[in-house]
Amino acid sequence: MSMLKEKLADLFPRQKAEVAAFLKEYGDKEVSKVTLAQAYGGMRGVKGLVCDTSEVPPDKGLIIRGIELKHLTEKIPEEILWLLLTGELPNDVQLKDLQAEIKSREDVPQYVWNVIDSMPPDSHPMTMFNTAILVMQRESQFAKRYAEGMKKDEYWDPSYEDMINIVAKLPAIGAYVYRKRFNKGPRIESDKTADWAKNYAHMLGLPDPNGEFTNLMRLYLNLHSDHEGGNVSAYSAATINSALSDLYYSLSGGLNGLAGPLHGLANQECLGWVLETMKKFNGAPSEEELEKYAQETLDSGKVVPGYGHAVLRITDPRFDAFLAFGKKHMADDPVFQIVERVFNVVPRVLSQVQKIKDPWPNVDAGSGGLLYHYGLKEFSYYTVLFSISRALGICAQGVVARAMGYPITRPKSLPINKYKEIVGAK
Ligand code: AMX
Repeated sequence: MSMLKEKLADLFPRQKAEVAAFLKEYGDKEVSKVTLAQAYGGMRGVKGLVCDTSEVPPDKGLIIRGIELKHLTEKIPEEILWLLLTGELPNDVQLKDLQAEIKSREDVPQYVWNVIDSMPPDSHPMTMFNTAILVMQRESQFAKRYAEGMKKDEYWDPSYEDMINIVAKLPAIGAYVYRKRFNKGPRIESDKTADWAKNYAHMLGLPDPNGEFTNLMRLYLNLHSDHEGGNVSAYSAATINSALSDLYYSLSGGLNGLAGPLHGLANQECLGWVLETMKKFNGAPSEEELEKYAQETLDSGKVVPGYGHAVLRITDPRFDAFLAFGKKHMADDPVFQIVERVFNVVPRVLSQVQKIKDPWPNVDAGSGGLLYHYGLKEFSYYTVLFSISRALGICAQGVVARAMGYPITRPKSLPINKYKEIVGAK
């Protein structure tokens, strides 16, 4: 048994007992109230979900198992996966053990390549990626063991196996989607000595003479890993998983939510918006021109992508981390300079619109400019990158949920007449 699995086998029963005791004593205490506006408003702010892997306080941003993101930016994604699951960072031996476990599972079945090859060549990269995950469902250990009649206490074990099998294969699948979809040449074989993010950078096949792009991939795959339980992709995946659909079904379903323009697709739209400004103003726009363009975007009824958030009320610390990377490695790049300039201007413009609750940049406002600098210029691919990273959090949340024995998700919906009765409306 791998060190991570052994640790979880020890940890989970104790955590499950803690939850049971907690519920026994406090189960009938109220934790949240719901207004009519919240029922009609996407359940914003309603506390009714549980997620232990991470939390997102509006004034701080992402905290993974008690550690603020700003203290985690130097870590690699495998360390983050360990942290998400156990609440601790791994030591060197534990990290190597997890990396070896992932490496041993990275071979992708041939039929996955065949399925990607047979898709219409203009399919969205997210459709290709999510289809590849779904088509691998036949590999699910959970589904197999469930059909054999495994006990409830064992659910987390094959979920863990599914998680490692999926996580191990995603870099190769994501990289192939890039090469296939954008005619970049044949598939590049895995580098058996490289860590997860480095291997992904290698298989994408972009020039990386001094390893900076690899470092960006390490940062990128770290920063997008998790964002508590209520965002569209995590919540959708958890809901699917709560029906005991395995992690292949759940992850693919959740990532279909990430493919929406108000969620993960925003990073594809963001850089597009920045480059549009360059086109419109024949080169790098001034702050005044950007202000005008942002206003025009709002007036035409569109959103300014990369700005605003359903939970955050500050500059997203993930954006800060990308900005710091850009300042260090590409301060003179004209696209990066516009990204910085947009940051100087857009919050001011959005602050003047009363209904917008958060005028600050989210994670998607900065990442595209950095990818573009290293030659990853196909915007429609950017959400696949996001997905490879977010798979860590979604899968970890699924393993934890099955270990805790959480039941099927089933909030209550009502039609308008029932709500009218409840609030006493005529
Ligand atoms: N530009 C223009 N209008 C915006 C805006 C923006 N960046 N952010 C919010 N608004 C508008 C909303 O569309 C909404 O208008 P409506 O009442 O007419 O529908 C109003 O302001 C109130 O919205 P809110 O309560 O401040 O935000 P929300 O929780 O409803 O939505 C989000 C959050 C992210 C969908 C929204 O800010 C947005 O559309 N931003 C642009 C897209 C984006 O960057 N998405 C990525 C989010 C991060 C991620 O998941 N990757």
